[in-house]
Amino acid sequence: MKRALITGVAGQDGSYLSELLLSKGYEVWGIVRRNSVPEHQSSRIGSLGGLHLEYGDLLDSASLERCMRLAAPDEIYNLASQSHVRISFDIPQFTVQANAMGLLNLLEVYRKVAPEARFYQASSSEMFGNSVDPDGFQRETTPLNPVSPYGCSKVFGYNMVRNYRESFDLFAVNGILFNHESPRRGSNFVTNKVVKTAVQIKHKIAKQLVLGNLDSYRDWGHSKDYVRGMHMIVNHDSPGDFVIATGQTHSVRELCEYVFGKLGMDYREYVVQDPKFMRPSELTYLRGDSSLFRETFGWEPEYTFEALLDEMIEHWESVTVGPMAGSYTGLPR
Ligand code: GDR
Repeated sequence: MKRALITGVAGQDGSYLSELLLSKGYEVWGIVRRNSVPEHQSSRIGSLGGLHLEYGDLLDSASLERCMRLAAPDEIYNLASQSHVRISFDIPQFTVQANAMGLLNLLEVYRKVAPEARFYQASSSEMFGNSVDPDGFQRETTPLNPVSPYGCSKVFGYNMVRNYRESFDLFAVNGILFNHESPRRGSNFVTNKVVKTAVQIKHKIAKQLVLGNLDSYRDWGHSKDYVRGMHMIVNHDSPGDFVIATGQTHSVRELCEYVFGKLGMDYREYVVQDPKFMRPSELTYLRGDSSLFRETFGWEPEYTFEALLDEMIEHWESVTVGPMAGSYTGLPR
């Protein structure tokens, strides 16, 4: 039986990855941070049979070493981070501590305690910033030119993983993932914010949707498709770094148009803009070329942009007015 250790297990990707690995017969260990209201972080994963949860923190090396020894992992997935780009401008030092130094703390413990294991780092398309290749795509060779504290911290992590792979002959890899969403996405990311509020407007619980920049473009996929990809990269015969993306791009405006349209409304009547949700510098356009990844592994996403949003709409309908109304996931956050 293979053993896996996941940081950030309580997040969207951590929960889907745990489910995937458990279904493949893995023994899965997850690290969670102490939270004053534990229900807020364990609602998704608390009921997953066979998942071992341990308290730890990327900024507490002693806790990482304890978890590493307990889990004795074959595979380590570092999914923990301060992952919100705009908030990274409000808490830049914490963001860099967690995403850069935290990753380095984990790499050191990995190198010393479990060097035979394979290590996955959640790298991000935010690292590209506003670099775009002449054909309109970002890929593994596109220059990294981050435009946020979050992006800068992720570039550090990406480079450290490559450096440790080369210096210490470790199987340490980066997945450079473009935006990926699901009903489990935090509701302060734009897809879930739009879907949740549009459903509330339809049911007269909310009156308007307040957003920042409507004209940035993102390449949005489904988290379930992308965690399958993480597992593939880790189980390849040799270590490498791969872009995972759909290759399609849509603006925030198009996202609103689709979601409100699906609910029988015109977004222009409800969406207003507030500088509060703008970023001091914005990444305006993302479209990933994942040919290398697709050709190496034969991966194809199962979800289209529309199928992803339809699933999210169905989720928010059920927690807003359906049988799950008022359950934890339906509460405002
Ligand atoms: P992003 O995702 O920053 O790309 O990072 P997010 O959903 O936050 O923003 C996407 C785009 O929507 C615009 N936008 C808004 N965004 C938010 N959150 N709230 C708003 O009100 C709003 N209005 C407009 C943003 O300006 C942006 O252009 C995500 C995160 O998951 C990262 O951790 C991950 O690494 C990258 O995706 C890939």
